[in-house]
Amino acid sequence: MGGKHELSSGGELQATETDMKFGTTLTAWVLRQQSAHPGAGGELSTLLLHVALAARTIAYQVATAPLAGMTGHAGTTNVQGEDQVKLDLVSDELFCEAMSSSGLVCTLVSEERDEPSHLLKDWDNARYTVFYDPLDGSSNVDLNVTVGTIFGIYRHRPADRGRKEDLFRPGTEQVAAGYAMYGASTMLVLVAGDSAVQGFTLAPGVGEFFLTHPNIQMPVTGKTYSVNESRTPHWDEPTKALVRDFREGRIEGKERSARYVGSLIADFHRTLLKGGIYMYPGEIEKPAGKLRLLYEGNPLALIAERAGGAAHDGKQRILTRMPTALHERTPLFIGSKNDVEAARQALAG
Ligand code: P6P
Repeated sequence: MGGKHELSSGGELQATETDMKFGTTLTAWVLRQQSAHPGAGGELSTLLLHVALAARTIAYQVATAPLAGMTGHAGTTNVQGEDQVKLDLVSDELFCEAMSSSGLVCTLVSEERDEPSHLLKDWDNARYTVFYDPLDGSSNVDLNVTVGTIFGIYRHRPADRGRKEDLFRPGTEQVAAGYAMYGASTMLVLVAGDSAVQGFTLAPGVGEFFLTHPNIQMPVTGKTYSVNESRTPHWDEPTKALVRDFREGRIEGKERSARYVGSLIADFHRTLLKGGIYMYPGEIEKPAGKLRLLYEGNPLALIAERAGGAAHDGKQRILTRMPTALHERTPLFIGSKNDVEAARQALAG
């Protein structure tokens, strides 16, 4: 959608109706992507449209929470030991419902649930396993800070029966991944199959996602570095030196700006569009860091790499990590290729 704006007699900007043109909808893009792959049966297309359904319903809940008394804590904690806000539970349920209604998902792994959820009675119709964080950054949602839903999709393998060992797969095996972002606008940023990174924006009232950021490419370096520097006392010396080098403009000889929202989707999306690096390093007492590999690190790593960036844990490429636990954590250095490489070299010892 787009259109020229003209000053009306009252001086306010308004779009001229005749100039309003519709762009590519998510539905049209998904079907076009499918038709470009003759072997595709339309199942991944169907699943992605159910992800979009989940995003629309969660966006509505996030936007209306203060009006509906849905802010604040739920009085429960998740497997991570984190206090859950009401919207964590609502978003988790909505995403699960949308996946279930697709009829294609056999197993779900959620940040908010200790164990996997098995949705199908028989494995014959199993097509996909989905890992997701229903509302990342939710501790910020009552402050009206941008939050998001992160998802990674794997094709079901015939022998898989939803056992833990069936779920421990490297991120390179994701057939689609991305995130919904509930911010100034609601966006869906994703890759499907071998596609480039595509960004869609929800047209409120119309209820359709439109392609507004086609073929996103991440700059090879960027101005911002994004890390919670209050954690400095908990880092080892190489990590302290790395962050100091970014702060003091010694990486790529570039003067940097610090930007840290404290909501992963907000910090990552800025890095995707503008370049730079987001870091959540491991710590002396917590060498695995805070972020989770399966439903935070892997989906965003696939987006970053497909956009020409990189994602590393300080020792290896995030996407090649072989998980050994559903909710395992990972240090995360993600963003522009050159900036992540600088981090890799600094931490390689
Ligand atoms: P810290 C939110 O809780 C989250 O998981 C990410 O969204 C965010 O990037 C990170 O934790 C913030 O953690 O320790 O800096 O508050």
